[in-house]
Amino acid sequence: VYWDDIKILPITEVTKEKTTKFIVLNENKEEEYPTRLYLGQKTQFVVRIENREFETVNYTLQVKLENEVLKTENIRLKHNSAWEKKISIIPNAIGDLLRLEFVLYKESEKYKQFDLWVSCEVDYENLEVLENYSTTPPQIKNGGFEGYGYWLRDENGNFKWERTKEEAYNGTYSYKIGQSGSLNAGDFAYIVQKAKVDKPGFVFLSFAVKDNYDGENLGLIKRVLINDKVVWEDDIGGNEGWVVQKIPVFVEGVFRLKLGIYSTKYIKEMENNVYFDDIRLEGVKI
Ligand SMILES: [Ca+2]
Ligand SMILES: [Ca+2]
Ligand SMILES: [Ca+2]
Repeated sequence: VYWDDIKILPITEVTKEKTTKFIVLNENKEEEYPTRLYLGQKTQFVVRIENREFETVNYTLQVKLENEVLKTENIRLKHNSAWEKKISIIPNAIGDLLRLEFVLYKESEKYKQFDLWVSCEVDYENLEVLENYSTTPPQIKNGGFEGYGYWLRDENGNFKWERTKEEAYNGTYSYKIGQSGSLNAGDFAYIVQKAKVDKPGFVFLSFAVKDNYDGENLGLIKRVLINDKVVWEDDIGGNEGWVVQKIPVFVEGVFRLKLGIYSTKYIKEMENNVYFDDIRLEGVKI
């Protein structure tokens, strides 16, 4: 028997399946993925591409966050060869449910895709990154209360309001919000101003606040909100004097700034007053 006469095709030739293996792993090469990312901070993944297409292929790998391309790699691979690389991305969006896509193109055609849902937030321990995502701050009008107008009121409960000379951090006047009767849980009194940025980004919100109560915590809270999200609060309890706060806030389009007081429980009639002054938005410079 001459084996030479018998033609045996290699198995791969018979079941010739053209394919590309596209694998996305975390930086330790595990199939476990980060779900929480931080704005401006590098996150790494390992991407592996194996060409089993029986021909040389030009691939393009794109990593996108919310449809914006963060990274592009062009890879030319021969049949039966593999490419593996650590890919670093720097998230540039903020949100709870963002789509992070790894898209593989084969000769410019979309071919394979791997998606992750991630949250991306601000790491307030690492403020240098804010500078890269800053925006031009709009002007807060009459933020020092030396003039009149521009502020609206939003209230529920027994409060009194007044532009006053009793206290001032800057200039002659501040704005007073005081109790004018007993309060119930959930009562609030805020001054409100709308502002607008052309481009989403960070600005510093700066304000001075004082109250006339120095006893134990009372459940009456000084609060500052942006779009109804609390960005700063403190119980009027304690002898704080004028407190000047400078807080990084992320703003987008038209936003609403609120400063005032909020009652977390029943509070009997007392002469509690809170004063705000020198309310400003500033550019981010670290
Ligand atoms: Ca003032
Ligand atoms: Ca106090
Ligand atoms: Ca306090």
